[in-house]
Amino acid sequence: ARPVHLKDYRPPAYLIDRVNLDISLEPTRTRVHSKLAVRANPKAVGRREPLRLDGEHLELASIAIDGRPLAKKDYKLTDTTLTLTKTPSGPFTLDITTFVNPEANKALQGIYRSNKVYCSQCEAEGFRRITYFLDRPDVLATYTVRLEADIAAAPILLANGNLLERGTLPGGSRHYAIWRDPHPKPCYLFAIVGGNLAPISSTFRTMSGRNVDLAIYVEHGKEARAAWAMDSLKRSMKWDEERFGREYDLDVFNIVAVSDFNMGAMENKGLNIFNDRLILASPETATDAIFEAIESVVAHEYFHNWTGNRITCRDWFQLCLKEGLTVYRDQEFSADERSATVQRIIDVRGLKTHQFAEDAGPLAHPVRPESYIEINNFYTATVYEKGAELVRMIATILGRDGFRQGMDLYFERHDGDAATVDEFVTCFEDASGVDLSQFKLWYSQAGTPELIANLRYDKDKKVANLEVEQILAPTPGQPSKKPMHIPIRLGLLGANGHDLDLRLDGKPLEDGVVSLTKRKQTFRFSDVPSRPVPSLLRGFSAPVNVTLDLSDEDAELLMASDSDLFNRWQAANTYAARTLVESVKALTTGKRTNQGLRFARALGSAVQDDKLEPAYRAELLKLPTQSDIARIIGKNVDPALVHRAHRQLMKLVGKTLGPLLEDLYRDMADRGPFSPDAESAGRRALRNAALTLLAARGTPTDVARLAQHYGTATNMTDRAHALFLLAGRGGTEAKVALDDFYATWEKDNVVIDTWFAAQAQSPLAGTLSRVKALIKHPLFSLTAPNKVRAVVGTFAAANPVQFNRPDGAGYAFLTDQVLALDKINPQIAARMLGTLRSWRALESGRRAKARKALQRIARAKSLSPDVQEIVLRVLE
Ligand code: BAL
Ligand code: ZN
Repeated sequence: ARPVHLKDYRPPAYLIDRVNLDISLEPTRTRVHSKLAVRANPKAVGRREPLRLDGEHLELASIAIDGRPLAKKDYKLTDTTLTLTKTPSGPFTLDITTFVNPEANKALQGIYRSNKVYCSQCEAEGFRRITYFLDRPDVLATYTVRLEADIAAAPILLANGNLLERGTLPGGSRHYAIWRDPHPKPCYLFAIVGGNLAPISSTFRTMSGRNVDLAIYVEHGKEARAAWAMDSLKRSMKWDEERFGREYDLDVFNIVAVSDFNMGAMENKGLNIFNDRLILASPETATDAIFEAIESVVAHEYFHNWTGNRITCRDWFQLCLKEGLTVYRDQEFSADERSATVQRIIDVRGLKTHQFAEDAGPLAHPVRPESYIEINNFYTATVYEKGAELVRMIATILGRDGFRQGMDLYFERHDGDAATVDEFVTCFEDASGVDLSQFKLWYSQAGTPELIANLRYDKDKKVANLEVEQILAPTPGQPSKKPMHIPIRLGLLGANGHDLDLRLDGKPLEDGVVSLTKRKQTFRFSDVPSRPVPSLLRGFSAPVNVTLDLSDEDAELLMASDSDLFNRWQAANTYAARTLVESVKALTTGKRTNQGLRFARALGSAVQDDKLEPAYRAELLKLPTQSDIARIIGKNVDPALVHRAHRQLMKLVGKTLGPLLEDLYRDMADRGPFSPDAESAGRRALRNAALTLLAARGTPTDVARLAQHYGTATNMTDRAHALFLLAGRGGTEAKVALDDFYATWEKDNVVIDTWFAAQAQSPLAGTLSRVKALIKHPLFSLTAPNKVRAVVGTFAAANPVQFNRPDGAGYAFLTDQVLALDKINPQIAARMLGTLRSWRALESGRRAKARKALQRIARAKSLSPDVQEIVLRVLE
């Protein structure tokens, strides 16, 4: 496969205005008849090209132009294209009949069957597995879709848009439904579903007074578990009206939950298809984290209706235009529905763990990539999460009102367009008059900028000079970079921990935001009565790393009293990371350090403040992960030492704060019936964070408490939390809990993944053998992405110590799985392989073993483009 380059973009030579599809669903031989209204693209006049359609894994049965069948000599067929050598000069109708095999489709792109349900996944390039088409996002058409199937197998038939007609066919065993979507859309937003599913229904009255019928389709018997998703959907619809003035635009909105899905969910117009783990939830089956994820993903997919569907992307290089923006929107929604500070902490934690790690390794790429071999490999933390940060920075630079004006202009100017990132940014410039040309470098330059900050205080002049330098390290293909426009929200704390008034160059700095635009810049604050402690990057105003040499006392002041609660957490997190890095060094050199005790005491003071909400205090108690510490250390990492240092600090915090943690554990017990709301979830989170640290202390009472926590849990949040901790400890208590969990949930395809994951994540020495046994378990299947993610993904991405075994057996296991998966589902295979991206940062022994594993994959015959691209980039 050859790379595609952004610089080579050309408008399509042909357009397709209308699509009529007639799909007759059969398990192994589904017939797709497509009638396309085609014309030459006026924007590409003079380019007299043959019409070249994309198509893969299709059996072509017939083609006709304007009703006249084509002979073999009139077209050229390859594995991936159908080229029509002669087409009429004016508009014409193209009829194509193809056959596909849904049952055999394990790549889960195009039309496939999951648990006997026919469904489809077209983003990014799955439509070409349904019929021959111009499978690119800048070809927008209206769709009318007739679906036909056996009534018994598929009583429910759904497609995009509104239902026009349905009926039974002569003979009575088959039926049909006709759906029409009046909104022009690219084919990646096409979807169908056919199956025996049960709906839960509701309605939503839009701001202009239209009633929309809402339905969520799930497996029979699971209807009650879709109630939270429905509630989330209605809140999302309301929020988008209130916050962005966006109203829904069809008469129906359907969601379908399926078991086998490569992604979390998909925003097909009017017919969202979801991975069932992101729809189904009840207190007994889903953790608070899942309730939260359902709320945010339902919102995300719904918000795509405007940012993605009404305004789509010109080409796949613009993916962040819809994804970064829609993540930003769903994060803002969650912030409004829950605690904004806690939401920001969760989002930043995720950003650092996933995106900063990506940016620091061989898979680093710009938010708007410039080339790809397989676009599926670019649904990344960089495009999504860093993409969201860029939108947030625009909002920070322009302010809330300026940002809203820019968004309004974007919707007004580009509704119905396949747009670009440049056009998006131009809307903000035009609406505000602010020049964002330097800011746009964020879209093209990869890597996480490093800010080196230094504060000098002149007590005679009462001036504080904040010097900030931006370091932009090379990333693949980008050896040198231009300085970026980085918004830094900041405060200066006086000795009592209160904010000082900010006067920048003599003028009040109302919003507390300064713009770093040069490589090195000094910000001069006047009238500063005493040496201040800087609180930088409040609210995480830019996706950067900051190095600021703070004394322990200064870090403790920020942890105790920063008025910006995000930064109070950030100070605690940075202090913890610094302590852990020091402990790893101490373990390497054999020296002792007392830093841990000092950190634990400071943490205790911060957490003690019961004016802070429980969810926030829970975040304070969570230490940085082992992967975070490995990323910060950056080179010659020994994951076993990181694990040891981490365990020691957890234990020390558990011991030092024991009585406080015991009080929290007691006080935060659920008071009434389960509720998934943020406040109740926060109490459970704090109680479980206390339990975790007490379990790390590990006295017999602590272990008994943990086992009891599992045994007496009345909801999945507590039960799963205890299960992971017990599986991490091993012993009889772990076996009892795992056996009990299995016996309770073996018939539940979603919940049982927790049982798989808890074992795959255990840092105990026998885990790899256990994982090897798990992939032979009857409930495991390589064709089910959720199972692969629960076992292989958890082991490789969330178990640093056992995956990175010094003997390399973890890497060898992953290699075997990637090679086996590549024959089944290349997209998932490539994802799994991505877990090896940080191999160069390992110490030399493990590095050599990881290289060998990667080379074995690189040498394998007939790799998919997906895996080939990742292995080449990772090895480069
Ligand atoms: N568009 C793919 C799934 C999502 O980001 O919503
Ligand atoms: Zn999305």
